[in-house]
Amino acid sequence: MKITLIMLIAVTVSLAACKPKENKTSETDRRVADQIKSEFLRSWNAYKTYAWGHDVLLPVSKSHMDWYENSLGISPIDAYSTMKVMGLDEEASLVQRYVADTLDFDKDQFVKTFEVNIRVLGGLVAMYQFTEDPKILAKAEDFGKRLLPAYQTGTGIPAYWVNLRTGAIKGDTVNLAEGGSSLIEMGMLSRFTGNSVYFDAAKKASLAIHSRRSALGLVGENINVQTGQWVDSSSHIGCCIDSYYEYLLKSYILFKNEDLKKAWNESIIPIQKYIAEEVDSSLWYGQVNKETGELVNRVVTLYDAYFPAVLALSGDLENAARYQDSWNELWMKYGLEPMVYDYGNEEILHPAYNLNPEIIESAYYLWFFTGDKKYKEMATQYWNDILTFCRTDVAFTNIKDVRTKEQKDHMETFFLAETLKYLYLVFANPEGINPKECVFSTEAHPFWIPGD
Ligand code: DMJ
Repeated sequence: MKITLIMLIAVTVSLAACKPKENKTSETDRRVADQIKSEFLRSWNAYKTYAWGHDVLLPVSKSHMDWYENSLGISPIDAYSTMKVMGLDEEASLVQRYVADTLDFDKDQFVKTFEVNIRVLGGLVAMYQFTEDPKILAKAEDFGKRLLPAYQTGTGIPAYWVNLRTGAIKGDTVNLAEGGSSLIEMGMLSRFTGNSVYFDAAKKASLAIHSRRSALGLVGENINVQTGQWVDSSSHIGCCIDSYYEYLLKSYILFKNEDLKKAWNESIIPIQKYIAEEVDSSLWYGQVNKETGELVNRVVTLYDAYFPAVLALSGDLENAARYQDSWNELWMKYGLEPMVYDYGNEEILHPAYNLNPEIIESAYYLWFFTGDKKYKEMATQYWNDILTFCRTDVAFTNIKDVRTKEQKDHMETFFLAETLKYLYLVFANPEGINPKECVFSTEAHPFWIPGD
């Protein structure tokens, strides 16, 4: 086994120092934080009542669904770190026992490599960080080993599907978010197990993408994992590329890795040069051709609202603030955000809102880094709108159309993992859990940054 920096860091990180403590906050903030926590608990109780043992709660029909033939327990695993952040220790222990004693990942089924990496592996590794329970680390390692065959491709970029039992893979075309967003989960697994194989596979995948950037320094959206050929040439920072960029920055911070730092620096310069644009004095990031830098369209998705958080974390507070203002204006126009929007024609292209966290995540980062109360006001607005339009008698649900606010019947696992966590963090401000001391994965699982 190769001794790497990861192993050295593993012995120096004190997990015991990673327990969140509550800060003093104002009475109003405390009240909002308590309300968010009790709404989390209400939704979690609905999951336990109507969906226990399954992946997802259907909060209107009060039933459940699984992502694949057999459940992977995705909602509880994804929700775990939010329970710890909120101090819901009894509920967290219940999930810990469920994972340790009940879950078995030896299933002859294909799973989406990206989705289970960010939710299941990320959730399990975070659970180990909080518990130091060797049974949980064994589960995380077992799951990580089952994902590793996905990386056995011509480029090292993981295949779209992997079979959890046989290791068979399929799906040669992936978008960059799917191909390049596993550094945090795989890297933390390496840190905790002392086995660098996971980090090395994830790093190879991200750098395989980066090395195929155009002469302008831009990447496309979809790539063939066997040949390394681009499937398209549309370049942007949004949905389907998003967490590839997010992980270059966050992983260089979390693992203090110079190669990833270089890749981030070489990426952000062309993004600002070719993709950023002013429209009616608002800052937007549209889609351009990766070879020429020419504008392709002005279509964005609500996922793109993660970018102010990334800019703020990188130290670019000015562009972070300006881009957040653009998203906030869109939210204020509809009371929630539409899934796909053309900012050039000011037209909704897909009207759903699925309880997504990104705009809230960015409000949180900006609130944390600037202390400007306007970001707390934004978060208050978002929370009140979610309460008004997405709340059901037992939990919260997706919205079919932000114009009519018609409800669907699905509570995403990231609502418990991310949306409620970031909202809570704005108002509760727990000590030790913030972007200076932790790196939050793209699913908002917090991982402590080791000291120097
Ligand atoms: C989450 O599952 C993750 O944040 C992912 O990276 C993309 N966005 C969804 C929530 O909107």
